[in-house]
Amino acid sequence: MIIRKSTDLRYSDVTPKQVYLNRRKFLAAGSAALAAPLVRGNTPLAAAVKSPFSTTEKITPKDLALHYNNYYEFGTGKEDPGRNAPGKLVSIPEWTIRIEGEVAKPRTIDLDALRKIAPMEERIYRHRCVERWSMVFPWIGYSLSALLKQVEPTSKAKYVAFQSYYNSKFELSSFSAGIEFPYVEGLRMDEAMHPLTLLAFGVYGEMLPDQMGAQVRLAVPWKYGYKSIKSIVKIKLVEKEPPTTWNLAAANEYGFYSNVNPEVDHPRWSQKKERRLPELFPRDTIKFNGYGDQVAGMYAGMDLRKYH
Ligand SMILES: Nc1nc2c(c(=O)[nH]1)N[C@H]1C(S)=C(S)[C@@H](COP(=O)(O)O)O[C@H]1N2
Ligand SMILES: [Mo]
Repeated sequence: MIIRKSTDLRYSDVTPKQVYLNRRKFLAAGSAALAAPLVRGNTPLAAAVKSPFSTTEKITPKDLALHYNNYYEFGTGKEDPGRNAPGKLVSIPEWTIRIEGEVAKPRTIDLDALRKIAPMEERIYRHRCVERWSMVFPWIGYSLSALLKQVEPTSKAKYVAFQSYYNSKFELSSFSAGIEFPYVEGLRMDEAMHPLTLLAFGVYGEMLPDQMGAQVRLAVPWKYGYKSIKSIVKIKLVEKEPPTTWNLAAANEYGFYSNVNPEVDHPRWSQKKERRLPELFPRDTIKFNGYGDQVAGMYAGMDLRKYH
């Protein structure tokens, strides 16, 4: 448990005092330090601790984050997922992730087991969509590397491919959405193993709401938002660069790497500026979304125009 001064506490300040006392996680009630639970209620995420990877920037209001989404399976308008998704995914009784491919120990893991693989952390990350808006989310989860290590990747594992849940009974057809389903994404092995790459189970102190990618998603904060695949049901370790949904839709517009980069424009718009919603005035886009100190080394010697 990371212990901070009370002045460092953010939304967790509002944790009802009774909940916090009940859990007996407090230290001395003196002036020095206290450890408050970050997550309200008795959820599997209740033990989350604050992560040093967090930004101190202002968290986007929850109401905006839940009603301005990209989740094409539930509609292509920003307000569609918030209208159409709630209740659909969280009510699926047995959510599992299948992990296979170039691994010594392929497994099908249910949600309970998945949540116990590593200690939950709250990580406040910037999120930059390729469309030029950005937000700041307080995710709860742990580094994807913890899960990948458990299945023991073989020496042939060079990339990791991810697949989203898809059910045509209550989600859009590929034809209506204009992209192929199930949604697929991928990372190079070093990117997938990077400690910043988060497997997220919650946000805003609660389990992931459907429109934000229940039951489990990625948050890859130095890349454009479409790399942060929602509602993961399958992970496959592979030798070759895997296909990705937006690249299949328009290869010249959406590359495999998709690192946030103000120097590389989208063919139809500049990426130099972005809007941090709900702000009105644009601000400068920062290379690797401000995570360059931690990730730039992975791309040393690569032409980021070619590998966009
Ligand atoms: N399965 C799936 N995952 C997805 C998407 C999607 O349409 N389907 N949209 C992506 C895009 S473009 C962005 S910007 C983020 C948006 O996440 P948010 O709605 O939680 O802010 O999810 C990404 N993950
Ligand atoms: Mo996006």
